[in-house]
Amino acid sequence: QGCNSNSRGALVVLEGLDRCGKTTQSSRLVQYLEGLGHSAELWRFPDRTTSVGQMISSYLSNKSQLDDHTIHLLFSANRWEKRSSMETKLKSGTTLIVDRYSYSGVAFSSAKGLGIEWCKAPEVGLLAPDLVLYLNISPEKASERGGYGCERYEQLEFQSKVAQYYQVLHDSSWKVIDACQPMEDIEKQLQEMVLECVKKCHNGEPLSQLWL
Ligand code: 2DT
Repeated sequence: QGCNSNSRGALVVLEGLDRCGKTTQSSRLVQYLEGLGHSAELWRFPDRTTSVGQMISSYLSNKSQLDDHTIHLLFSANRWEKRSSMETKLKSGTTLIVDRYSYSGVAFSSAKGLGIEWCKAPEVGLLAPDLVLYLNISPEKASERGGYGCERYEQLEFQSKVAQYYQVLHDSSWKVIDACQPMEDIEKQLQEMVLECVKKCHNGEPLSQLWL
């Protein structure tokens, strides 16, 4: 357990297409870690509670229109405004389970046709996740799950492009999990991966920064 006085929490990100099960699995992971006596919190991006987050929320529900570059930078700003409290939490020993992060930022904006390097630039210097759990599902299978809602982006063709850009972003911090398995099986696999990561971070693995 986290008894080392200078041990930090882990930054764990869940990514994947809409309907892949990220949100359900994220909250289960937090419950699991808390059950083991670890300090853990569920975070999500966009964080719609801030004033930047409210602009994003209004855009996503089609209540406002914004140029693609502008909304991209707002999503990024929404992570930057949380960066220091994220670092403080991690350093105080709390593990953060984060539902979407910079990978969503780059994959969704690139899928609209913005250059991938341009999309990555404002993310440089944000905290790098210790572990990215990618819940892998085909866009077709995802669209069969309860149907998409009416938010922007919830369309098959667009989700297919997003999936392609996620592939490009895949790096050594990623673990890919088959999201079509039974929910309990996925849950077990995620628990093992997260626990190993939490231990590594408690043992002094340093925090790093994205895309430097
Ligand atoms: P939720 O349905 O998970 O709330 O996501 N998105 C998200 C981006 O385009 N850029 C980003 O940086 C992030 C974090 C993905 C809302 C939608 O916003 C997209 C789906």
